[in-house]
Amino acid sequence: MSAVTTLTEDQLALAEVTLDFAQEQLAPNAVAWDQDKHFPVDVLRRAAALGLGGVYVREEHGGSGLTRADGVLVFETLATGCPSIAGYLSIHNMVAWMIDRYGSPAQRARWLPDLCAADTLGSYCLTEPGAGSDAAALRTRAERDGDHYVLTGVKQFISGAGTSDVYIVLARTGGGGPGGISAFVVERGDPGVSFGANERKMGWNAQPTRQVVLDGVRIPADRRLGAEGEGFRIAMHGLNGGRLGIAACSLGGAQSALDRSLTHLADREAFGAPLLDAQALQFRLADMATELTAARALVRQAADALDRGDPAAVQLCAMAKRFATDTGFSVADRALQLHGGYGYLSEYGIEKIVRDLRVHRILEGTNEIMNVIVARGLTES
Ligand code: FAD
Ligand code: 2MC
Repeated sequence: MSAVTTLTEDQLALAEVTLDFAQEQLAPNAVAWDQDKHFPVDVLRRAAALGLGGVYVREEHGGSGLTRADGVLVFETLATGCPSIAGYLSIHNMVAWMIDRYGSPAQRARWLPDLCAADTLGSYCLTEPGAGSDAAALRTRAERDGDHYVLTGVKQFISGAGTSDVYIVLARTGGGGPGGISAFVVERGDPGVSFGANERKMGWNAQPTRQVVLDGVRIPADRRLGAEGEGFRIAMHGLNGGRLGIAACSLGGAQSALDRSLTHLADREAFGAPLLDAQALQFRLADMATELTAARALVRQAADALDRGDPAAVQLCAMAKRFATDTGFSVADRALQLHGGYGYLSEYGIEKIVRDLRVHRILEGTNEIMNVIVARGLTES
């Protein structure tokens, strides 16, 4: 965080609290959680006690009422302790924000207090086995039946699934394409909801990823979020902020890998001197720091644009997600190299950061899709 000079007093205080939390509650356990595939729900509740369960939820609805500019600070600092847990918390916050933003007063009252306290956890269900990047091709159906909807379909790769209590599910109520999609809140205990096995993954092991199977799930019509046909736009608006959260998690993971590299090279002697004395390695560190600072500046610019409702925010969020997640992964990979053989050992925690950051280039929209969004902005304006 040392290169950031434009933070307000409040933001500096916020960053201090979340950094302390990351170093005390996350970092010491991150490697063990990864190896044991342990999802530390108790620690998420402790984070929520600091106001991190409803970061962007308005205060009158139980949240912290913070901005996206504050949020990227929160998720960057948390990710210095564990990118996987910070990443899940970012998704949970996306769900809470969507209910605050698009929910009715009754829906907010029903779900937000518990979500903000992390007494319940949230998941976001867009992807399907046959519809990932082309999200508007989703096939899960929600058939209207009197005062109810009946949902049938399969959601793939759902973060937190099985443990989460509240699922925002995108399903088709109308014809093909984005305009036929609506958003619903499904609860874990609704009859007909079941979960696939916890996927075995390269990283993000401190949180579960499962299929969510909806087999004739009958829910009252007042579980619909927003109007019929509005679901795709709701889902995309959620992702604009979500993509910034993931970008910020890449910054934090990479910053931690860079900081550890400095310490390692200062401690490690070779050819009669600390490795840190080698200018070739100093130059590599300088490149890593420069690239991270550039990525951080772009993430902050995008967060500011989203806060201001700037029409360029969609493109800026996509640029920031693409650039920060590619840069974060590259910095973490170079940090591993700077650790030599020790970087490859689990106990040093560097290879875990590399594995965790790899998926940030895929989820919440692949980086190729981020370029689709940016290119559309260039060619359609
Ligand atoms: P595909 O869409 O099949 O893409 C395959 C390749 O083709 C990619 O490289 C892609 O970039 C490229 N490609 C596709 N279309 C184009 C194009 N037009 N131009 C250029 N290249 C293109 N989803 C959720 O809804 N909720 C979650 O909580 C969630 N969590 C996840 C957690 C993990 C660990 C993982 C791995 C995924 C998660 N996802 C989640 C799903 C994730 O968002 C998708 O994997 C991602 O959007 C890509 O979809 P896909 O895997 O079907 O790939
Ligand atoms: N913000 C606001 N609105 C958006 C938007 C955005 N980012 N993206 C699209 N829209 C609107 C768009 O303006 C249009 O509105 P209108 O009907 O008023 O004109 C509507 O949504 C339909 O958009 P498109 O016509 O652009 O739809 P298309 O099918 O061509 O593709 C694309 C859109 C490719 C950008 C979208 O499918 C996409 O983002 N795909 C990636 C999927 C993804 O990100 N999945 C992540 C799953 S969650 C996850 O991984 C987690 C870990 C939680």
